[in-house]
Formats: sequence, C-alpha cells, structure tokens
Amino acid sequence: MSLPVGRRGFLAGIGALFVSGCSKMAETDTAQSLFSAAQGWHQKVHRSLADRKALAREYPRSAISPFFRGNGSRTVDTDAYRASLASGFADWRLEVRGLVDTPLSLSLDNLRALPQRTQITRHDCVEGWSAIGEWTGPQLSTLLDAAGVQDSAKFVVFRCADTYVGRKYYESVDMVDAFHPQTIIAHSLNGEPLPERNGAPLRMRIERQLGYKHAKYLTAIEVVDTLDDIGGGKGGYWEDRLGYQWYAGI
Ligand SMILES: Nc1nc2c(c(=O)[nH]1)N[C@H]1C(S)=C(S)[C@@H](COP(=O)(O)O)O[C@H]1N2
Ligand SMILES: [Mo]
Repeated sequence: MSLPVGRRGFLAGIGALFVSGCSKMAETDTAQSLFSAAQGWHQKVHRSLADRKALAREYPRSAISPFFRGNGSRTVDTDAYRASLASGFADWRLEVRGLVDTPLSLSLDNLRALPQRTQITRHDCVEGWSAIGEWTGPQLSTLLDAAGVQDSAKFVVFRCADTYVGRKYYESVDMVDAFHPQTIIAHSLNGEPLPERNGAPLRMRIERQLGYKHAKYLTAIEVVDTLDDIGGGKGGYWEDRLGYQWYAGI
C-alpha cells in the first residue's frame, strides 16, 4: 500500500518541495547536505522502543466505512476558509517551522508531488465511535527530513485553522510518533480530496493514537523543545480543556 521513501524518492521530493516553497533558502542548501542533517534524528528515533514503532492494523478495501462522520469542528467558520474552499484551496499553505534548519511553506501541489503513503485504518474516538477509511498523503518524516530537524527538538505541534467552542484547536506528538511510518499528512480520504467535515484540505493521521490527536484543517507543523508555552501548556486542545491524556496510545 505504501511507497517506500527511499533515498532517491527523498531527493526527488526535496526538489518538489522547493518548486514554490522557500526557493531562496533552498538555493543555499544542497539536497545532499539536507539529507545528511536529517539522518541524526531519524537514527535516534529508530533506536527507541520497538512497541512504539509497531504499525497500526491496516484493513482491506472491503472494510472501508460507507460514511466517515465529521466530529468536533466540521468546518472552519471564517471568510478566508470559505474563499479558500471555493478556490479548491489553491492558496492553502502548510508551513514547517520552529527548530528546523530550513523552514518550508508548501502548497497542496508540493505535498502531492512527494512520495505518498496510502493506508486503510480504523479511527477510534473517545466519544465511542469508530470508522475505517483510506487515507493518502506524504509521511510527516519526509517533511521533517527536508526541513532538517535540530537536535534540541522534542515535540511536533500541529496548528489548525479552526476554533472550537472559542479556542484554537491544536495537537502535538513526540518525535517517535512524528517519525512513525503511518504518521501522514492526509489530503485524501477514500481516493477523493478530503471532505470539508473531515478537515479539508489537510489533516494529520497519527494511527497509533486516539481520534483527538488527528489534527484537521492543518496550517502549520512546528518543531519545539517544550509544550509549556503553547495553548494551555498540556500539548493539545482536549488535554488543556478536559485533561485528556496527552499520549493517547491505542
Ligand atoms: N482541527 C480540529 N481537529 C480535530 C478536531 C477538531 O475539532 N478540530 N476534532 C478531533 C476529534 S475529537 C476527532 S474524533 C477527529 C474527528 O475526525 P473526523 O471529523 O474526520 O471524523 O478529529 C480530531 N481533530
Ligand atoms: Mo474524538
């Protein structure tokens, strides 16, 4: 189901990232030097606990739920979002920033030009429902490797466009889940662009964790060394509001 992100794919991806990304910065760094810088973090993560690296179960096409409900925010209630939706998200940008050597600003076309992973997984919401869907998008590790994660990095924060009951939605994971092969930035559900209710145009899939970790309406990926000064300091919207577990492993 997945395309390997081999060295060749990675380097091709780097080229794609810079087509309309941060071309100024790209010119000063060769793909080769970015590749070497990326290896440090990847290796550290690969030495961590085997259990955290295990794959979530993947299902056959026949198991896909006929309808994948929307939960929490089902849209982003701003004029900017409505305009972007109407234009097919031509102006949407995903930023990669924080403790990285080369910040990125990526269009949907940039993301679709990278090596893609497709996975059919079950989404489990703490409210007591599940649904199986087929998600497609680049692995988060590809973007982190391209940006060059610095040694001091400890967490990756997902910034969202929506406000839910008066507060900005956000989430975060540690570097093990950030580099997990099934952690992808999904632009498609069941072979179609993400529906509005499911987080169009981009949402995270963090397959080893519960539904509230899977940030929808994704605008930025921020690499940080502490979660203390973000939101309420507990690492996510529901963690801040209701004390949900930050690590919601399943
Ligand atoms: N930006 C954002 N992401 C979010 C939410 C939200 O309200 N806003 N809800 C979360 C919860 S609790 C769940 S179960 C899933 C729901 O995803 P779905 O709408 O595709 O079913 O998104 C998660 N990600
Ligand atoms: Mo949920």
